[in-house]
Amino acid sequence: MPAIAIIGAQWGDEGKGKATDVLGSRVDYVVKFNGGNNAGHTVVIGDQKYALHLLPSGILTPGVVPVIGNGVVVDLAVLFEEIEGLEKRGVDTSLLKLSANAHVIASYNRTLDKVTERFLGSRRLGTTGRGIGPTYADKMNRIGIRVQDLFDDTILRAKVEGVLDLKGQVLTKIYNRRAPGVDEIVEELAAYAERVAPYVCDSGLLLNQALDRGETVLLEAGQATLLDVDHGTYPFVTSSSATAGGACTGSGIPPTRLDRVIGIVKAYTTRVGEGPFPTELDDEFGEHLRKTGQEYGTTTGRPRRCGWYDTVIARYAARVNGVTDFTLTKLDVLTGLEQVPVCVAYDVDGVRHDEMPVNQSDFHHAVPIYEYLPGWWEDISEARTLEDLPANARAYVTRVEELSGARISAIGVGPERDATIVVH
Ligand code: 2SA
Ligand code: GDP
Ligand code: MG
Repeated sequence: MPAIAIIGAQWGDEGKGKATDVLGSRVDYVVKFNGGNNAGHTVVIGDQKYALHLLPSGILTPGVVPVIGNGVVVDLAVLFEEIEGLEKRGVDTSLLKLSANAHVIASYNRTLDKVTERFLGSRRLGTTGRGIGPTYADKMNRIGIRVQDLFDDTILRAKVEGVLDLKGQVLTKIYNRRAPGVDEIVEELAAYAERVAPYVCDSGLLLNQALDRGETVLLEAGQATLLDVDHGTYPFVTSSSATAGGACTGSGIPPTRLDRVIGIVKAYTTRVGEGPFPTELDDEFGEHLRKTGQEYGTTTGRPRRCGWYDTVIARYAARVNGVTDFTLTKLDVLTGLEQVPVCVAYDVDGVRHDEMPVNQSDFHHAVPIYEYLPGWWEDISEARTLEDLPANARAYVTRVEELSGARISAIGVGPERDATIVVH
């Protein structure tokens, strides 16, 4: 399987980091193709826990080439902090490659992200405050600064002048903030040129040549389908393409070379930040899922909103991404419930919706229609085959698979690398 995409099928934090790491030993390249240090992917190896933000999770597998693709927005300070942090823990980061076309996050965009959220007040999106949205806005507005610009002083200065002409005014006149000077920003960015140079490459060329040689490339999404700027619950989304299409545009690998799309779904649902969430629980069950599943933001530490599994969302994600296989994660977290509700459709003003409603406002007040499946009490964290699971847990997996639009080929029963049931 030469090119495989791993995508989040809900609102993120489904366990993409672990899934990427598990496949790591069988692939040659792991590519991050969207987002930036808003992402938080957790990988547990033995007694070591790693929280990765900007670096692809494949960096933890010796010999794998980690690639930051053109679709990523890069905070250079965070990049080097992360590299240094991993090196200190004995992880070799020397194989890292960074696309010359990736955009960089400058300090004025971090400021703008935070002040915009404050300005929006109750209409805020609940961003991570890392400057992600404003940096993608610059990219689309064609005033962004790319990694390759760091190596040409004249171009860098001209671009910084251009962007500050506009953003300086926004900062001072709209937000009443100090606008940074051109020299200050040029210095801030150029300071990284020498350090970043050894990593910079044409990542599209690199990856296509690897595929030509028959090597395997794994594309690891940040965020998820319902946070995708086109297919998510807009405007409560991130600003990048987190779906399988984004894996192509964000890496330079054409759609015809993508062989497999693995959708990661959690056995329940979580969301961080604002926005609609039909199966959200504001009761003791929500609290139970948060506590048992340790549902707190990997990047910001924010408590995640929790709710039951939603098959309308899973079917939508299967369709949007062309999911070939699902990995169902955190099944162990559902242990100990009398009944496990699964959302099969929505009721919107008395009308049943089996698919995502066309209008966002319908989705905002969609009432889940549940099917109630019997729970189980046995500890399943040591299960390694389907047969090791209690009958009710197996029945839960079977029913979820029937309703989700693609086969379930792996099941997570714990955070550790080996706590996985491989079905296919
Ligand atoms: P942004 O900062 O512009 O991307 O925020 C826009 C929305 O996207 C959501 N978002 C996320 N949702 C889940 N997980 C994310 N990564 C971290 C994690 C989040 C954290 O792994 O836990 O630590 O808080 C992530 N990144 C962005 C965000 O909540 C907004 O709703
Ligand atoms: P990502 O953003 O999709 O990579 O997910 P996060 O790392 O933000 O959140 C997933 C969390 O669940 C992490 O703390 C993982 O270590 C943990 N995790 C992943 N798979 C499983 C699983 O099957 N069971 C349990 N209990 N935890 C898991
Ligand atoms: Mg995460």
